[in-house]
Amino acid sequence: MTKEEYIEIAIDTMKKGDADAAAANMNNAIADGIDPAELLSEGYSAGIREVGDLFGKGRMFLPELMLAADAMKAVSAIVEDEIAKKGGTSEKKGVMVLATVQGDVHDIGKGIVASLIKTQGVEVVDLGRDVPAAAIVDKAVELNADLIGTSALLTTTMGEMKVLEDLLKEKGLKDRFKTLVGGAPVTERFAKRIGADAYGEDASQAVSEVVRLLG
Ligand code: B1M
Repeated sequence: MTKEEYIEIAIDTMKKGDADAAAANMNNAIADGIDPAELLSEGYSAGIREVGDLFGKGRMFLPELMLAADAMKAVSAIVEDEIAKKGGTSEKKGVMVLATVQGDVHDIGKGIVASLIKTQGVEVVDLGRDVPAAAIVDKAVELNADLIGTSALLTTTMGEMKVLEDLLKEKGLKDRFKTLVGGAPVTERFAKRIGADAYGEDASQAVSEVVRLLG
């Protein structure tokens, strides 16, 4: 099958919230030599965004959104395994504390970002989701991290990224850690406004920004 056909099926499995079909399509595509990261972004991510739009318009409901999220998780796990298999550099270049901000449970994109950053020799300590800014900062201090990365998917939670920046300034730690922000509602302009050091529109930009920040 062609890449376009795999993409079409990927979008369809997301709309149907069919985790088994989504995973089978990804496995078949990998066996056919298709790049899993490209299929994830052009197919599955596009599909789940369509589901999100339909949900936003009241044409799909929370249970359907949750099924699509489960399907996306199944596919992300396959892609993360593939990325891990390919390895990357074994030289340790730095430590990054990563979390989805307080009040926000969206963590699919963060997981993909974490897997790709790990391939660059960065140790990623993923604190999970719904994590208060203070807990993120405490962990970064404890681990003597180089970077702090935060993800937010809700317009109502992205303000937590500013809470984190303010906390770092208040504690005199702003120069000690470089910060990276991302997630669907976050923009480069927002990142600059709150004083973050970098913004990643997607996982590959997150990787290039991490490499830049670590010099
Ligand atoms: Co939610 N949700 N959701 N949801 N959900 C959105 C975000 C929404 C846009 C859908 C919509 O209404 N159109 C909307 C937000 C509206 C707004 O804020 N303006 C929304 C809503 C309203 C909600 C609830 C409030 C619904 C409700 O309960 N009534 C609720 C909130 C719960 C909470 O967090 N407190 C909710 C719940 C859920 C589920 C649990 C069902 C599920 C999440 C499951 C999970 O993550 N474990 C879910 C899902 C799946 C979505 C959509 C459909 C898809 C998100 C996703 O996984 N995308 C989403 C629609 C959308 O985003 N358009 C939606 C795929 C993923 C690969 O992309 O996460 O963008 P993304 O990550 C990308 C980039 O953004 C970037 O790289 C990633 C890979 O390329 N990136 C970073 C992400 N983090 C980064 C960090 C970086 C750098 C780059 O540096 C550190």
